[in-house]
Amino acid sequence: MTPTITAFERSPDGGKGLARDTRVRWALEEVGQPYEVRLVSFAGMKEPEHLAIHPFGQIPTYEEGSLCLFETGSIVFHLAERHAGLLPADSDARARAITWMFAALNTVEPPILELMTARIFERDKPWSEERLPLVKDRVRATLDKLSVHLGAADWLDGAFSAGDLLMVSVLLRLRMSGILDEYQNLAAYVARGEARPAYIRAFAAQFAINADIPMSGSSSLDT
Ligand code: GTB
Repeated sequence: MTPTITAFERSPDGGKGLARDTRVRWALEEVGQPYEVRLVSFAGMKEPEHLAIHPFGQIPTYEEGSLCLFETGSIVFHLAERHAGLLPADSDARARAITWMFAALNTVEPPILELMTARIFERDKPWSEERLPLVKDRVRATLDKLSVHLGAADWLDGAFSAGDLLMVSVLLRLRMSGILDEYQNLAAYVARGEARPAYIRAFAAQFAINADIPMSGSSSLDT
């Protein structure tokens, strides 16, 4: 059965691939699973029909027969469990790859989201200018350690896994801030992820929907 995912009808990033459906598309492409996309508007996401599959009224969702999932991490994990290609066969290596999925979403992404909030929603506050460097330093504190762990390796733990897919996706949100380029090995790691044919297909698919949409506001989403 072909699964259906949901994505923004009009993504605020105008097709930069930052909305989280890109992560799900990438996972689907990595495992060679064809999929369909249902586009939803911001208003539509809050309608009962969508809330029935996503209690928080967001994208992405994943529907496969009677199975409805939300939360990007859970969807990527589901795909990695059901198909070969995103988790190693060895049980210890598999557990470590799953650990990196959680690390990407629970440890590395939160300060990056905080930076996004600071740059977009708090920038008009009188204290914004004073706070922003502190938020950036919190991002750096995490990247310092991630960079040391990665060292000269291609991927976080042996072969490419769902952990790398999520980590690269999380780090991509930082590129325009310039912080990623402070870490040569992390910038190269992200570039390796983006060069994967599956990522290129996923990016192109979301871009095709959003390419004609001017980016909302300013470059403030470029965190
Ligand atoms: N924890 C959930 C998950 O991982 O799936 C979070 C889902 C989520 O944040 N969804 C966002 C959403 O639906 C889209 S991805 N927002 C609409 C709403 O809450 O009403 C976050 C996102 C949105 C836009 C950009 N952008 O344009 O740059 C980047 C990321």
